[in-house]
Amino acid sequence: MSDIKEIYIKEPFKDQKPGTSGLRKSTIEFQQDNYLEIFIESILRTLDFNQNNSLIIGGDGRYGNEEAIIKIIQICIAHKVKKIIIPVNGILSTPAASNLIRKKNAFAGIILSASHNPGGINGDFGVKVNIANGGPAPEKFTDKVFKCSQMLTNYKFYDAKIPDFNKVGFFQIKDTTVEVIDGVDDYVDLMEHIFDLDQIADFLKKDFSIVFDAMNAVTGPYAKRIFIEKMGLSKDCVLNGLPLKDFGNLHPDPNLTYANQLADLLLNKQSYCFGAACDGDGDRNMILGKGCFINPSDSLAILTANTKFVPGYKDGISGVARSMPTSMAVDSVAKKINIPCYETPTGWKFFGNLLDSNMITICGEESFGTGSDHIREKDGLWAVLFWLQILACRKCSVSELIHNHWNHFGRNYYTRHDYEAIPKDVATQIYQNLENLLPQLKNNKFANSLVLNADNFTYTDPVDNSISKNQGLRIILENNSRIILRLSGTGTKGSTLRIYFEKYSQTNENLNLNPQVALCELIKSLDDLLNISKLTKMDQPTVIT
Ligand code: VG1
Ligand code: CO
Repeated sequence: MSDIKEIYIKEPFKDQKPGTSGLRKSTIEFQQDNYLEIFIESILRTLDFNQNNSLIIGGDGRYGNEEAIIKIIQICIAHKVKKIIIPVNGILSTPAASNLIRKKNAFAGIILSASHNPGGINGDFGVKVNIANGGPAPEKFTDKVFKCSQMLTNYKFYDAKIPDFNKVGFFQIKDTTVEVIDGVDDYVDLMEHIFDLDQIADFLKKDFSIVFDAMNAVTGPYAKRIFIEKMGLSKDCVLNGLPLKDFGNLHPDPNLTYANQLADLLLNKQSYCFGAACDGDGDRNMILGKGCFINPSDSLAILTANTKFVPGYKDGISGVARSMPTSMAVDSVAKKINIPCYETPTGWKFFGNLLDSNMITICGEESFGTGSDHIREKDGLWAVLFWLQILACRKCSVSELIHNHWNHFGRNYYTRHDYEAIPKDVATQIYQNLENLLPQLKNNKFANSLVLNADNFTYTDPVDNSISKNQGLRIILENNSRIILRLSGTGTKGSTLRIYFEKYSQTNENLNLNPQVALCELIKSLDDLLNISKLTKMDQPTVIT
């Protein structure tokens, strides 16, 4: 009897629609019989892999990671995929996966992660597909995968044991070669080509204490290799450095609410000069200084303004891009250094074409994501090293760097209010209420300023002219303030409403206000307009950034 089987199911799973960043569902949903298999079969049927290249598979180590990798290998063998590359124990960060796809000339990558969502049997699981450029698959690809998954009632499967992949090596099964590699080596090599790690190490050893929180997720092994093995810093500079299946019950989302251990060390106890954290799959970063939190939109602006200090960018940068809800702090920098600045919808996939066409070098999102053309994903540890390189060259504190920046460019006060896991009908009602009010708002006064534009953001990709509609409601005021409202595409429980507030202050104004104070008029005016607290029955958002 053949060990390649054709497995049939009664009817397709109707809910396999990829969101902002792949298919993300609760672990329990993913554990339904054939659920993962049908989605992987849809990916393989959509991918064009009739070539000699490899497929990269890895994940952030959360509950279900290894089991999923085994199943994917079994489906790939049945599909005669020639070569598969996996990291030891299946642990690979999203940026490291993006790098490997590019370096190994792979035809695609499958990344198992629900990113910053909690893991474990009661947490979430996810599947992301990256294409040959190393970046998240564009909408036209994921739409095809979705369509395919809506019809599929069968998949191919190699029904026999897969050898362990707990050490470097090779195994061959039928037409497929599986190579097991060290998941950290290539990534660290890339970082050594961009940054001067010796210079950073000298600076840190002298008088600049740092702490990095891996949140029991994927970045632990990468951070330990860089900070402890390469730079020779003390072992305790990496917190929560062992990847755990349930992330030790932490919510691996590096913000002030969920990375509160780190926030306490830097903001209250002020025990270190610099602190940083990454999310579950290693693509996000949070930067803190002694008593000082760096807003991610400001972080993008600071990196862009200081590229000359980083060896990898010493020849200059071609342009910059930010997602629409990201503050316009980087726009001021782009204007001053005379490079183009693009505005894309939320989600890293929209940066891909701009990066591939060399129209931009650096890009970022307000959601703790920054990256560059070195790969096609946002990159948490890269951002941390970028900050450290700037500080090592400018020999100043985090707080001095940000204040100098504001004094030079002005400050974009910014905050994001998340109402997480609220009832779907409540979120849709608030969203629709605002959408219906947009025509009335335009050319009228709102929060004491004239509304220049109020619309639902549509993006036309400047490279392939593809159009993406419904990318967020926005109110743009004459005084350069903006309010944006979106529904999350990564949450798995109920709906998550995100509201973004921004107000620009020039260099001669007070730049030291608490953002919640600076933005209170916008916040209050929106609540008056939409009754958010009443409808959500919440006095406060779940997370304030
Ligand atoms: C969120 C962020 C978005 C980010 C996405 C994936 O999406 O807002 O900026 O690209 O997560 O990040 P949403 O639709 O929930 O707002 V990650 O770290 O999951 O790859
Ligand atoms: Co992530």
